[in-house]
Amino acid sequence: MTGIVGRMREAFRGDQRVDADALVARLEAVRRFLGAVDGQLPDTRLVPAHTLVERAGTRLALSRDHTVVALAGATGSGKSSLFNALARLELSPVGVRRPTTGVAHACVWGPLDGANQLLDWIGVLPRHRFVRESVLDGDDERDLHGLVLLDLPDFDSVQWSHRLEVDRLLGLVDLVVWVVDPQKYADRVIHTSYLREFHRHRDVTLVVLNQADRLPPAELPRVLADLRRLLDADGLERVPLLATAAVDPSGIVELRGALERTVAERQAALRRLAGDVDDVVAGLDELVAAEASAAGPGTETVAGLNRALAGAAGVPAVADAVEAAYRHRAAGATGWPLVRGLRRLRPDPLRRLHLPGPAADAEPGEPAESLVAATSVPDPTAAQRAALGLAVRALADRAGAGLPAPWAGAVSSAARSRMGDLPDALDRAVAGTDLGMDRRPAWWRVVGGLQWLLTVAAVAGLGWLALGYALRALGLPPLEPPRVGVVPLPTVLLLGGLLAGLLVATLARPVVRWAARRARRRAERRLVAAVGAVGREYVVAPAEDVLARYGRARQALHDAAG
Ligand SMILES: Nc1nc2c(ncn2[C@@H]2O[C@H](COP(=O)(O)OP(=O)(O)OP(=O)(O)O)[C@@H](O)[C@H]2O)c(=O)[nH]1
Ligand SMILES: [Mg+2]
Repeated sequence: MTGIVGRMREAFRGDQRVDADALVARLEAVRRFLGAVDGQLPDTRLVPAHTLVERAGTRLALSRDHTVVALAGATGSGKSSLFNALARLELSPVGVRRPTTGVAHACVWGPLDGANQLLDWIGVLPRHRFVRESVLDGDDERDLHGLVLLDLPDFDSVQWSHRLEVDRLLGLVDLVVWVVDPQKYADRVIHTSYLREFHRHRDVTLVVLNQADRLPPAELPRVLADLRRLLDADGLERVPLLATAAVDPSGIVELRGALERTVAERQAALRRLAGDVDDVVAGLDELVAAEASAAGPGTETVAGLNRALAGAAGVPAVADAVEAAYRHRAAGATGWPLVRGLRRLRPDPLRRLHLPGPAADAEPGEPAESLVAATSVPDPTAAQRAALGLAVRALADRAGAGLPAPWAGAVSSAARSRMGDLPDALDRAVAGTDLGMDRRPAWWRVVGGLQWLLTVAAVAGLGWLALGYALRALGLPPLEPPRVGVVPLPTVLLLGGLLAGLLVATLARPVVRWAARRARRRAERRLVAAVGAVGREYVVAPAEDVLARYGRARQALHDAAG
């Protein structure tokens, strides 16, 4: 057997005492389990655990000095007769008309304080409560002090209300004495519907074969052995099996002794609850059977998701625009000044996407969500949307793989829960990413300055030459400009300025292209990181949250198993 139950100490505690603190810790673990799985698992699966937590809390708060024992069995088995015989009073009517007992009767040994609250909770009407405390008894009944004995209706009743009442009461009492008789001890109902169901409560279970006086003495051992065999098959090995005869005071001595021991031990309530915890843990075991570490989104699916997110967010388009904008702006800053103006007439590729980088008034570190998304990044194509859907689904399926079905489903729906918010979140993330395009590199200014210098030189040379021609045209004495070698300086300035300007522009071009590619890669890195963060927040984190809950639930159930 795998899972927690497989490792769980089997329920039979025998004479072992149940420590109240340990029991409370186990119940606390069940409560933690319920907290961890809240909203993740179908409520119907959790009903027993909720019931247990509530019932156990109440039972432990009520009298621990009392032990509530129920006599349960088929109609006519002699429950009321045993009840009366133990009480030595005719408290619960015994009849020939079946069924006789319709509602539970209670008899309390010792003072009623505490027992009354217990009986209020159990739901025994005050008029069906009796007290076995009589001065006439002297100390005869002292050994049973603390016993609250219940005579239940028949569980195989033709009256449906009886069955409901029995089922309700069986969930509340501390110990059950199953009363069977020689005719019906092998009936299927008692074994399949009741005894077998109680196998985790075998240390708070007693079986009596009543009406033993009706069997020929030689038959009794055979019937008892047969019943023992059936009980073993029900998983009730080692459960005490006694023969009783309600009609004969000596026929209940053994049962009385067993009850006296139970009352003295004051363990039945704790053992019953411990059995309940075992039951609940066993019922939930399959819900936390797998190792939590076996599941998780996995790096590959996360990478796939990031690729799809980048596609849907238009990262390639923005990266293209960054590269083009870098070239555009660099050419504007470093190009030949005389044609720079023309360039400025062309729109900036980044501004065309309404992507100036982070808003000027955004504080550094302020979350991207605070920015109003207003980009004109092209909407994802149908193919990109489909790819994103597939990637999210792949991650959703992968993250919960190997977990028990309800958890796999919970992980998967958590991963997909915010899919509708993704487009806006991606847009905001792209809009909020610093694309690294705000600062003008220093080298642009150096080259730009040089270009201006060369242009000024060329213009000065041109002016100088023009002045020379003008003077000559007016017949005034010509200027005698200095010469560089044989070439006059104004000519050197003009031509040199023009040629050097062109040369600088030509040399700058490959550098600009290289730097533009670098700017693109940087922007791409930042965008991918921003988009990845969206994926983490909107897809991976919700799935991991459920996985963490699974881990907590698993640990809690493990602790509850004791
Ligand atoms: N001989 C003999 N008769 C018994 C014994 N116990 C009960 N009876 C008789 O069996 C019949 C049914 O007994 P009850 O005590 O009313 O049985 P019950 O289990 O309370 O039945 P319901 O209340 O209908 O569920 C009565 O006639 C009893 O006198 C017994 O130990 N020996
Ligand atoms: Mg009865």
